[in-house]
Parts: sequence; structure tokens; C-alpha cells
Amino acid sequence: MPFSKKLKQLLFSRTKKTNWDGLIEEYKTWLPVTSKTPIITLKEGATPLIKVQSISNRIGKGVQVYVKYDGLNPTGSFKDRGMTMAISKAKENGCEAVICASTGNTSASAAAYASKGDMRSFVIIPDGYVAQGKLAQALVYGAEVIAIKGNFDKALDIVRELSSKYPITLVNSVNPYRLQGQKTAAFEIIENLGNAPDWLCIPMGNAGNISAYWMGFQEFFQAKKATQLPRMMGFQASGSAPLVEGKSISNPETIATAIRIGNPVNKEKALLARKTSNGKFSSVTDSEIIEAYKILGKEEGIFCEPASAASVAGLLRLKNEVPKNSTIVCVLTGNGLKDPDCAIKNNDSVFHTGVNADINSITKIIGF
Ligand code: AN7
Repeated sequence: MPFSKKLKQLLFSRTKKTNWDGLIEEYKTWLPVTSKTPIITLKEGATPLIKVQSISNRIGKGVQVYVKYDGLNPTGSFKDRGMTMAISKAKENGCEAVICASTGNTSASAAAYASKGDMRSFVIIPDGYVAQGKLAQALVYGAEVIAIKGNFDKALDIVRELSSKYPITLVNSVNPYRLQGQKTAAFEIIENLGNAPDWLCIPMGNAGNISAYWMGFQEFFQAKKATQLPRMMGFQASGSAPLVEGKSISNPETIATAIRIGNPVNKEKALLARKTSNGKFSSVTDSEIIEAYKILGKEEGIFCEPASAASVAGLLRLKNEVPKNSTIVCVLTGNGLKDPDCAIKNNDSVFHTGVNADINSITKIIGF
């Protein structure tokens, strides 16, 4: 090859891609995007699957438990997977403003991606029931925040009506692009494990995520990228368990405010996932949630939010039903930093305050 050509090649060849470019770029062929879709991304996805020995040990029987730590997405929750899709499609369709109802995480994610895509965002939240970190995010990302005297279910009714009457795109999980983006978490799990797990344990609020995972597992199974399908094990907080009880709850209550939802919009999809996967829905108490939350923090160094710990609490509750030598994945949907109030109230650590700033006082506390 002549030197000039070689030089040209060197100068103009594309640099090797070593960076993760976000889940739409990675899974394009599996998603409803075209070359015309503007990809609005914060490089979400590719979150770690972490073995949690302390949970495996509590179950025994040669069982291996992993957590899919989706709290490591750009805004700290799994919502980013769905939001990159929903906002990219909204942008493609010429939308200028988006709206959602939210227990917190959806609002943070919608606000961030809307800003990235140069759109306005409006978020309706239940006044006083959104964790501080999530509220802080929505405000910093530039959303217009509307806190209502009513719960999430009421807020969702309102945004559904608004978006049907006015030119504003709804980005709750009734938006089908949300579930499309979220299904990629199942793809990543299969790629990491080399197959689907035996059980997938997941918290449920509106039940969008469990429906999305089931879609993802089925698609990879049909494409022969996995030789089995997991049982879909969905968990709700006992004070907020419409899918377990089989009826809407008008005043849902739980410490896990993210899943304080009484009338899940994706109910039918979730029930189908349970049926076709031979899955099971159960409830866990707030104290079981906090117990799992603490174990993950102090024995694994993993800080998740209370709603996420419901997946591990649920697995521990169903311990006796876990098959020998099985592989289980629990989904940790959100980061613990989202809810600092819960963290400070619920831990077993010793916190010495007002300590004199001298070495003797501190030496004494440490116990030398
Ligand atoms: C941490 O942000 O509904 O069953 O408005 O934030 O798909 O609803 C949050 C839900 C689990 C439940 N874990 O997921 C909202 C919202 C965390 C969450 C769920 C949520 P879905």
C-alpha cells in the first residue's frame, strides 16, 4: 500500500469504540428505532450483576443469588432504561414537552432526559411522599414540579387525561417505549450469566418493569440466546399490594414510597407474565424490607432504596420454595442515596455526635 494511502487510513480511520454508548446503541436491532430516531442518552444501562453471598448463605442448598444493581444508572434508577427510549421517540415525533405522575424516580429520570433532549418537563407527585433525593433531582434537572394533595394513582389519572387533551407526551409506563427500553435489563442478565436465571425477583409498583423484563427474557429465548425462561417472582409491600390481593387499594401505605401504588396500570401484562412464567406474587412487610435493606448495606456494601430491597426480602420469605442449586437474580431498581431519611432512621451503626475534637476522646470511643 502506498505510504500516502496508509497515512490517510491512519488519519481518517474511526477510533476504536471502547465506550458504552447507551442501551439504544447497544440493542438497536431489538428496539423500535430507525436511523431517523435522535438518540437521547445519558449512557444508561450496562449495570453490574453482583453475586451476593450473604443472601445465598441464608438460603443455602447451593443456590446462587445475584443482584442486578440498576441503581447505578445515570439518575440512579432503572427508569433511565425506559426514559432514553421514551424521550428519543418523543423527540423524533417533534414533541416539545413531557409529563408524568411519579412516586419520585420517574420524575427524576423524565426531568433529566427531557433536559438532555431540550424539552420541557412537568411532573406531578404526591405531596410529602417523595424521597428527598428524587425531589432534589427533579428540581435540579429543571422540571416543573407539581405536588398534589393526593396519591400517585390520582396523579396518574390526571396526567393521562391531560396528555389525551393537550400536546404533551405522557412518559409513564403506559407509554409503550418505556417498556421497550426497560426490557434490555433482561438482555444484559442473559449476557452476563450466559443464560436466563431460574427465578427473577423484582419489586412491583405499576408493574411495568416486571412486564418489560418478561418481554426481554422471551425475546432472547426465542432468538436462542437463552435455553430457559425464569419464573417471574413479583413482590409488593404488604400495605400496598393490589396485585397480591387481587384488588385495587385506595389508601396504599409503605415505607417504600416508590411502590406506594394502589392501582397498577400494567396489571394485565403482569398477570400474564406470572401465568406464562409459572411465577408468583407475594407481599413483604415494611420490617422485612428494612431487614433486607440493612443486610445488603452492611454485609454486601450495596446501598439500595427500600422499594428495591423488597425483591431480596421476597426471596428470603420464599426461601423454602427455592429449588436446589438454582440461580436467582434480584433486581435492585433504585439507589439508596435517593432516600437519605430512610437510611438515617434505619441502620444499626453507631453514630457519635458532638464529640470533642481531641485525640483522647476519639481514642476512647474507638476503644484503644
Ligand atoms: C425504586 O417513579 O412508579 O412496577 O413513579 O421507583 O415498573 O412501577 C416507581 C416505581 C420499583 C416499581 N422500584 O416499578 C415512579 C414509580 C423503584 C421504583 C418500582 C419503582 P414498576
